[in-house]
Amino acid sequence: MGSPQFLPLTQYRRYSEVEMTKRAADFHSDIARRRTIRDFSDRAVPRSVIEDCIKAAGTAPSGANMQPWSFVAVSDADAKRRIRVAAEEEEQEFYDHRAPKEWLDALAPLGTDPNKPFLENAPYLIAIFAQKFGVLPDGRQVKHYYATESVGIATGILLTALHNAGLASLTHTPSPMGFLNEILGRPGNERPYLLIVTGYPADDATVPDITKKSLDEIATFI
Ligand code: IYR
Repeated sequence: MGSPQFLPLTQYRRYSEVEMTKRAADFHSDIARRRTIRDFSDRAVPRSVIEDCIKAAGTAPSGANMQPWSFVAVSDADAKRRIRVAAEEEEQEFYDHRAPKEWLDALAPLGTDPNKPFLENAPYLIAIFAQKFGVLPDGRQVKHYYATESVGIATGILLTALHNAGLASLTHTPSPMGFLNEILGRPGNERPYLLIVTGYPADDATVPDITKKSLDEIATFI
């Protein structure tokens, strides 16, 4: 059992209220421009940009700082094709049989269907895995706390970092997505969490005509 070690907090920046107010408003208007897209260009993206965005995600807080995530950045054409084939097989089942009518009705405004060309066109797929437990070099298991919450936070930071870099993204959840372990060679303690598709939008990309809830609808101040 290690005793806690502390360092001075040197990186925190305190802003004046004027500056803070402007930064909060500016950040909101910038992140509000983010749209999930499904029409991607095949234009390449520098690997270093993806690396920095994943590094940003890796700064996320996590239960007992266990950092229970793995990110697999896929640009290899053959791996992307295999992911597309496996995902479309599951999606076909989902749209034809698995999804109840209520779910299909809820998806109707998004215009989604079983065809997922973006899984091959987009320059990068980032598969995110949540580690149910950690494995030490000697094979012993280490419990991970709040893994789902932790990976969700890291995923939010990743999406924000991609947007900040000028890349578009899609959160894709083929269901079930166990095939990602097989194709990407991930161990059994890792559960596929989300597949993020990222790159530039196609020139003719469109987005569904949907809106976000207002502050009053999502927040209460007491
Ligand atoms: N996984 C399917 C269906 C789907 C489900 C939800 I919830 C969405 O927000 C969007 C799609 C698909 O990707 O088409």
